[in-house]
Amino acid sequence: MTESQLIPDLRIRLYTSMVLARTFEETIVALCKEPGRMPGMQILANGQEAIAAGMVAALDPEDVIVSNHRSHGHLLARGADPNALMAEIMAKESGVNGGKAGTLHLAVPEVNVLMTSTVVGAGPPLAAGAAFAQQYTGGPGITVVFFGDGAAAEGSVHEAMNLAGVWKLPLLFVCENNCWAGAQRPEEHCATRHIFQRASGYDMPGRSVDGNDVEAVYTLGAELVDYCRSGKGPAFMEALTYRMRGHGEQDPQHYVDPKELESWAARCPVRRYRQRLLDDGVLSEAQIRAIDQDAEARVAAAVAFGDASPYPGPGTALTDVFVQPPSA
Ligand SMILES: Cc1ncc(C[n+]2csc(CCOP(=O)(O)OP(=O)(O)O)c2C)c(N)n1
Ligand SMILES: [Mg+2]
Repeated sequence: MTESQLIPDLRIRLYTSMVLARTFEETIVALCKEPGRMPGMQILANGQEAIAAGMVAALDPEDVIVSNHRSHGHLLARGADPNALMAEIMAKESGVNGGKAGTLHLAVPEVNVLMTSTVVGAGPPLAAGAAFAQQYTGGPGITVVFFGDGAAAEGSVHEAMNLAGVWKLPLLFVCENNCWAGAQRPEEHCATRHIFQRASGYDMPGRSVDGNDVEAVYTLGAELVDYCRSGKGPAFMEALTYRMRGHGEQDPQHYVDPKELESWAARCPVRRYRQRLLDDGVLSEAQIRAIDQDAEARVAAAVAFGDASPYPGPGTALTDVFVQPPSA
């Protein structure tokens, strides 16, 4: 492994961010085992934390994020309040969207998360709209859109890439290739083994990265963010990783080879980075324990916050549905 080029503060932030995401989602895994505890389908990104932590750390506050159904890590890395996020996932009134969005259609405008959507391939065209607004108004921000290898086969994603290429939009496409789309392997839905190579067809740089190496993701992310911010147009990153749980928590993933799962578990981005920071003398065992315990305390507080909050009442059914147009 090459010597890190990143300053210790940033490295500690990257680790802290991954640990919070992992702890948050491991807690959801546990809650899903308690009947009636978690409403709806819980889709988690365990094993993919390095992409969220590394990519989001490379952004500026004015940058906009659009994500998909596997979004908790992106939102937490961006600074979404874990209490309000957990409450939303529990469909409670104190959630980021008043308990009406649930885990799959989150929006956290105060940290510039425009939306997440479980409609596969829905994010990129909307992200193109956000990037167009940024270009049109001449602000410094760019948009980053996270989507999966399965989504990369959707026509909407290709249309968004094409339009972004034609209009030179400040839009970074981040494809999290986690080797599964539901129960399908990439070779079943994808004509190429290298999704990033499609970028050249839309006149944008396309690069791939080890999505389980948080520093590699951060470094490439920062480079591509600079490219998009400089006005040259869109860029594309394919981050190679693995989905460590089923498609959703209801999926026992009987179709997955346990040996393959084991081999990816050995490349766990969180454990791998913990060891690296220890080896490099950036953090001691005691400091690592303190970070891990802090994440546990924050997530326990988030669950308690969600538990203490009521479900939204029927009186709120028609609020937040339509935007009031500004009066002329
Ligand atoms: C338009 C549309 N088609 C199908 C589905 C059902 N579906 C939900 S997630 C998913 C797989 C998506 O795979 P990928 O884009 O690789 O994301 P991952 O789940 O692996 O993160 C499918 C087919 C959907 N939600 N929306
Ligand atoms: Mg996938």
